[in-house]
Amino acid sequence: MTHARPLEHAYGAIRTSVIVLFVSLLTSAPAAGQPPRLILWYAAPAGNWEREALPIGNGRLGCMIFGGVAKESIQFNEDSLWVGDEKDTGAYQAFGDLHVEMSHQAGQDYRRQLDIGKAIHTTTYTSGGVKYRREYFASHPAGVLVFRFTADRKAAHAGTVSLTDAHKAKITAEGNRITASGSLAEHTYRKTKGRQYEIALDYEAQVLVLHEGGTVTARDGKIAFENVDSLTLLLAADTDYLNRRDKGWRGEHPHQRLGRQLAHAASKPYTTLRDEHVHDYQALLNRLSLDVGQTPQPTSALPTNERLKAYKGGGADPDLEELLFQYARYLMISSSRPGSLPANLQGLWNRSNQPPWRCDYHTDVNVQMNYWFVDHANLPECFEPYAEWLHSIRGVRTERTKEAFKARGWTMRAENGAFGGSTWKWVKPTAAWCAQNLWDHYAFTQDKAYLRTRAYPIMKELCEFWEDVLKALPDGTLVSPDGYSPEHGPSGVDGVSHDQQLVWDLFTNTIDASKALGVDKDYADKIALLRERLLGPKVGRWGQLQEWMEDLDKPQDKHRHLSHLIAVHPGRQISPLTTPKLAEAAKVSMNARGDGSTGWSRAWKICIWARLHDGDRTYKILHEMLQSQIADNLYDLHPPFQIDGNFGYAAGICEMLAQSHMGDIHLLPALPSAWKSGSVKGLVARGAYELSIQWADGKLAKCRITSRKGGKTRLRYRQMTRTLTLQPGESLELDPSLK
Ligand code: FUC
Repeated sequence: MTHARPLEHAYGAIRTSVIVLFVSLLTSAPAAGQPPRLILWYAAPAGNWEREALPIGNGRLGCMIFGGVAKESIQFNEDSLWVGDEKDTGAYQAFGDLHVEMSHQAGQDYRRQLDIGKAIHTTTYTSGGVKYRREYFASHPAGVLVFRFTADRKAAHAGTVSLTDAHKAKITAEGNRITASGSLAEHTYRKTKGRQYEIALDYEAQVLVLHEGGTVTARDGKIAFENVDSLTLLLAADTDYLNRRDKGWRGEHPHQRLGRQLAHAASKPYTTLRDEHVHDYQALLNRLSLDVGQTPQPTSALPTNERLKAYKGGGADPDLEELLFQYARYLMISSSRPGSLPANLQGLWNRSNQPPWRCDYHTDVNVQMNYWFVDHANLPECFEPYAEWLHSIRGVRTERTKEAFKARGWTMRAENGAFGGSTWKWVKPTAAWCAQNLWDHYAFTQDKAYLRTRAYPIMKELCEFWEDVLKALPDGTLVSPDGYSPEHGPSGVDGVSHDQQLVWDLFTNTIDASKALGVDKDYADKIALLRERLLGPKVGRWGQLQEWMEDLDKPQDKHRHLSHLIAVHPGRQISPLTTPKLAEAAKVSMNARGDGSTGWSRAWKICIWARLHDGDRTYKILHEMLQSQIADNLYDLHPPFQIDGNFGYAAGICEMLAQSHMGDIHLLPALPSAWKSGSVKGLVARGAYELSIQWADGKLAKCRITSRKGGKTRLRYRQMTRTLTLQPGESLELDPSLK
């Protein structure tokens, strides 16, 4: 089975058929083709987890690979291994390590590489005259991690396989299987404020050792192998987590499920397992290709760490810029697939039981940023775990919100765990910010079943919260009370721009959603009246967009959060096209904040400058981001590693190439002069349109637009516009004058 955790999918059947239709549309369209040059490679094993080891994942289960010859370490994770409960965020946990010790030592010609065109990690080297090859992947269809060891000579492998657990699981080796089985209940060290968490998951990992030639024997908790021609290790791991509050968040013990997954995977020839994996992965990856220029040899022939060094030294490498974009898509496909939990602060990779910021679902920008690009970059099914998780925590959040605010509806604090527990600061509009992602997923896919069963019910609940908490000033203006501009402060002030903009956004999207579904017209009218009374964006004394109701902004302030610019991105309240004066004020604020900062903050700056239509500025920040904070394994370092920077970078590039948040489809709104000629195929615009855009000498050369659902839209390029009506599946090719 693809994923063991039973999920409640009211709209599952409809969604599946939509996705099948997408895939068939795409495969029959001019092939986006596999993007070339999608390889990260290195001439030495990794030493450092967050900077050098390489990630693979199937959405739910993943690992970090070091690639040592005599001692291979594979640190693995499963995304539901959480401590915590409904009262406390808790923390995402490390799972364990798979160790493979070989009797031969490192030799010559060492190379480890991650081919993100196929999602396969390989290590090759020669030792004692024998050529060795290791091939690893994380299969979504099989639900297991696969590690294959081969050589060009028979009987060339001898050594041991063992498993260690990051908690206190009981580890046994029997026959050709190692099992680590444990319970988080034993982990009293995770007591918070003197109390034990109320939820304690059971978990298990199993490794099956398959071999051709030689012998395999279980001994002392390990599996020893001798004179083996080739070895295939299959690793399955899971917990009893279930995304159902009414079942106490726990389902079946994973033991039987893992056994079935391994038996099923083991029954297939290795090449079949591999082909099924590549096919499954490429069905998502190959929907979009990007070309922003050609890197000259010899730069393109360098190992990735050397290339990065050359880039930091000022060398041009457009292929590396593309690679980082596709890497974000790779990481998303690897950490967020139907049946998994959403991508957390590190996707799903984590080696610590006390990780930075609990490796949680952080809602004062981070989890939202993770999902900004998925639909735009043609990965709609990767969004599903986020919607399902929000759906699963509604009951918990409603109770906590009622206790804290005596209000209907719900919201969250800034730090959130798998079971709806939420800690640190109450930032009232955080949930509205997540609801913006929910709406956008509909805007891109036009999936009405999803809107009806997942997004709209939450959006309406959140509107009710704001109906209850908004405060009227003496002149009737409505403000969010007792707010805080994340993470800037000060606490306890009314009418913070971040709050006002997110409430405006929630109301606007909910009104549009009610129209799309043809429901709740009276309620939408009521919300529209409230929206009219909201305190709107203000321009301050030095021409800046005010962060607070009072003009408190300081021109020398370089704070990383850009909370008062949500109206520009990811919101749609301010745009150079509709509110040019406010857009100018946003530029003043952005210039004052400067271009540097932490990982995710730079990525957000790319998105905002793209929405302000300044291509060269976006490129400057993108370039500096690659020069300053991208590690050798291409993880973005906050520091430490935080995946929002990787995902936000991809969101920025999407915004540079096409925007659709203002009701039309704007082609190349922020094309930098550094990307003189190029193309993007398979970008998606709101309204469910797919775009292929080619440009040359900094100008649009041609564009093909395909409508997935049919409808009327307007294309925009520079000063030109053209209105189109297309049937479902219909494509149209346009020249530079949109004819
Ligand atoms: C927010 C940010 C920090 C960090 C953390 C996980 O609190 O302000 O920079 O990204 O989330």
